[in-house]
Amino acid sequence: MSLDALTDLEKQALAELAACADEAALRAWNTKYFGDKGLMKAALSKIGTIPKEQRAAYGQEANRVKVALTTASEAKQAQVKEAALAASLSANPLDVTLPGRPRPRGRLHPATQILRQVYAIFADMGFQVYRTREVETEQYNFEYLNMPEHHPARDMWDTFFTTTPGVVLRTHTSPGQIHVMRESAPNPVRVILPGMCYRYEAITPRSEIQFYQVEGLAIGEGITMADLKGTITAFAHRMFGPDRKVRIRSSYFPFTEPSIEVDIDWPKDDPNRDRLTKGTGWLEIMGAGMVHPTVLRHGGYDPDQVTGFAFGMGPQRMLMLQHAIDDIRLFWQNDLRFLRQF
Ligand code: FA5
Repeated sequence: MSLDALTDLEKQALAELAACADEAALRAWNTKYFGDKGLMKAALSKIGTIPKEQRAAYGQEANRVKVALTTASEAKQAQVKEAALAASLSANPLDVTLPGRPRPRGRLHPATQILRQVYAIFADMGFQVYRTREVETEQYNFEYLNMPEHHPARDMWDTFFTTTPGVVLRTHTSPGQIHVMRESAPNPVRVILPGMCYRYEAITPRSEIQFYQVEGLAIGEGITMADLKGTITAFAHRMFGPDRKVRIRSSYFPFTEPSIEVDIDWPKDDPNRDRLTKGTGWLEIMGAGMVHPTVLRHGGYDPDQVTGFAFGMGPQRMLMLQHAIDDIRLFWQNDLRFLRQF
């Protein structure tokens, strides 16, 4: 075989390749040139029979032709495939047999879910939702709530101070009481005030530095401690079921008199019960009491005319009690394995 024969072989193969219209034709072309008995293979296997002085030139040319044909056939293959796909798409634009593409669905954060449960229960009892600010003055966060400067009770609510003197991130939703009273006095009030609170304190499985509270406030003529206890008990039974135990203890807050705290019993069969409840079996969910006369006065009411009750509850602790969640830090960690369970 001569160099000319190689050039002819290349020309012929390229012309035939160009004429291939589909994959079957391409396969036949491949067999003809690169199959076991293919023409290109035969040309390559002849290298050994070429006279020595022409062998190098022949070998080089044979390899060049081989590479050229391989490259051309790959390009043609891609082109044919694309044409076949385009033809099938235009003939059959919708493939109903393809499985659908699932869209990841979002959901409400568990903290939002529990807040909505709280709203629904209090809405049934005639409480309106009222929103107040997260950044407060010391006056609202402490003073109007009967905690003047240097009052030792301020230690219970250590907080984050902003760079503006006297402006703090609120430590509880109770300053909202003053805002509502000042807007509503002398009319009766029945509201809940949900929102984020901040405290500079040690983070533990039960306490975060950022957490939700829901404040409650009812003011009117003749409201008594019995109304407070009835409201809280009705709420707890709706939230946790009628069989769950509610414990009311006496306590102290400067802005209520008398003051109480409310505990719910931790699920009995949960192995973490002792750890979460410090061995008592109870977890505190709220502080409450009868609004202190001084606070009523700061709100614009006459304590000789009206009385009122107030409470401040921790909705995240309630979700913990519902599902025996053993660490409040899970709420803000954004671990999908936790969030997806709600
Ligand atoms: C108060 O904050 C009072 N303002 C409650 C109150 C309102 C009393 C109206 C009387 C009248 P206390 O610090 O105990 O009280 O918090 C109330 C509830 O908020 C707690 O029972 C708990 O459920 C929740 N809570 C308090 N601190 C944290 C914290 N660091 N992390 C998560 N939840 C908390």
